[in-house]
Amino acid sequence: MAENRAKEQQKSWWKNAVVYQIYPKSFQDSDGDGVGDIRGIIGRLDYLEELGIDAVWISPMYRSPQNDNGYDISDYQDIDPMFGTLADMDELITEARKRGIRIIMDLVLNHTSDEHQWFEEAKKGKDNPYHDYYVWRDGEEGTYPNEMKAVFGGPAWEWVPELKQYYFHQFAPEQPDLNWENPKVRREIYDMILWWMERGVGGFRLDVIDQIAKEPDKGITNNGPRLHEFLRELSKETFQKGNLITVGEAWGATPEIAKKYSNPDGSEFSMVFQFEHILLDQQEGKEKWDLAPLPFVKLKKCLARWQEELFEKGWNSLFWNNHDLPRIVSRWGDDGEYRTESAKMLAAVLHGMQGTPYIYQGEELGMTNVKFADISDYRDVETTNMYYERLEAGYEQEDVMRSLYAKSRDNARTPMQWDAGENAGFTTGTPWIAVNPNYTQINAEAERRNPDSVYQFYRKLIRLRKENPIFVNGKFELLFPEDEELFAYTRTDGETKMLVCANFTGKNVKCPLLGKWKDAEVLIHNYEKEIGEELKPYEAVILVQHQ
Ligand code: TEU
Repeated sequence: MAENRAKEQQKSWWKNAVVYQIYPKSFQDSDGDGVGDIRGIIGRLDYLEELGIDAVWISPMYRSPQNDNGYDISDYQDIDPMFGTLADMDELITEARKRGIRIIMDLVLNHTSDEHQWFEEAKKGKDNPYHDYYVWRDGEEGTYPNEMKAVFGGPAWEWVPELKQYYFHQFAPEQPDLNWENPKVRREIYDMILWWMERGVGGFRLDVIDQIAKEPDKGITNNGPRLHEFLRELSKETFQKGNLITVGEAWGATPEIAKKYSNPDGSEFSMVFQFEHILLDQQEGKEKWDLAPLPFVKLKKCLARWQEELFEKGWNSLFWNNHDLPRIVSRWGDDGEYRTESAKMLAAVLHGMQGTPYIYQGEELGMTNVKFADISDYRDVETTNMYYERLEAGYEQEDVMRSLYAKSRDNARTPMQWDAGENAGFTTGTPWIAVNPNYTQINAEAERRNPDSVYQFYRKLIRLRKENPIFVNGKFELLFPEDEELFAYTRTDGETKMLVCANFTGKNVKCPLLGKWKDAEVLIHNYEKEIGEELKPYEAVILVQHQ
């Protein structure tokens, strides 16, 4: 049993890992051009080592015209000069390895940039060998093949007059969708991935991977019929040749589907990012901008369902944040009076569950959303498109700004707050997007100095995971599912039992259960006080006992 576990642990090292996500444009600038870069990341590796993480997922740094901040790739086998060179990338991989950190690349395989050589060729003629790399439909100008809409607004079809054809794009028109039905496309992709694996990359995050097997004539974007067939081929031809961590972004994943993606037989990926818990605070059937009150009980039940369903049948990723999402402390916590307490509470609740935790840059400092006064301060294509579309549709400007303050992707993209100096220590130049003015209070330097900071709390949580196998193996059980204030659950691994108990509100809340646990060992707690039967605002505690 113990031996099996050890073997399993080596193969599935990522089950014990904590991953940190870097949005490279906003992490650290090294050359004063106002944009983060690879040398900036190298300079911060010691910080990441101190935090204790095992791997870093970096959003795309390939050559790109940056219409969607690098999620529009024009050359998969080169680094954008804005970020540095391939030699810098090699150095980053090596320097990270020295500190026990693996580099996870972000693969955007659903679409390329319209400036990718394949697309430039594809546009030249219907008989060009690259034409079939993309998804085309004959037609007439002004009459779209169907009503499908792009994620970033407008129709999902773009007219090319020279060809008298439309091409399909699920995102911006500058992001034409690749045709995965074409085996040549798949082969090109596999060879490119193998090339990165040879450079020493430790894993991959796969952008909108559930959208590759589209069937636009049937209006199918995600979970197309051939999806898992493609993924098994992809995995066999590439990932399975190395001991990698792979995580697919899958907005359309249910627990049933996630069991396929993260099948313990290793036939697809290590795990997926699912978004059910992220989509709860929007009105049903509407867009993310259409805010709904936070449904706390639904949140707990949703997370619990994923814990239960994937137990021994798959593997969860655990995340509150990424580069597309608002800051968690501004969403489910309190970014005012109880910022520190609630940031720690949210961390404890997430890291206490089963799965691989992801920390998005600045989350470990309790960074918050931003409220820029004017739309011209925003940079994100999704945000600015929505702003003008909604104004045109007659929405009040104030309401549009309210949605944007809550949900704009730029909330996550303001520069990393390193210190209280100019531009938060992010750049000596003019940052490409403004720094959140609260950097004078919230920054890494202050957090590192303070023994009670959010940062130190994250460090401790990461350490606890390494020291206590129950974090990885324990079976999850939700307590008081209908309670509207407490998030409480246990994890059980053989004789060991762990309790995670958190107050999700800004007031004192009774939790008599804690009385029964009064002799248990306290693993982590976000208040100085003794643990009683009443929890203070956003108080959270993790206890363990051996029966
Ligand atoms: O995101 C997928 C995606 O669907 C998002 O656009 C999401 O719907 C939106 O952000 C929610 O508001 C991935 C990347 O994470 C994102 O940054 C890219 O823009 C997108 O794919 C296109 O590559």
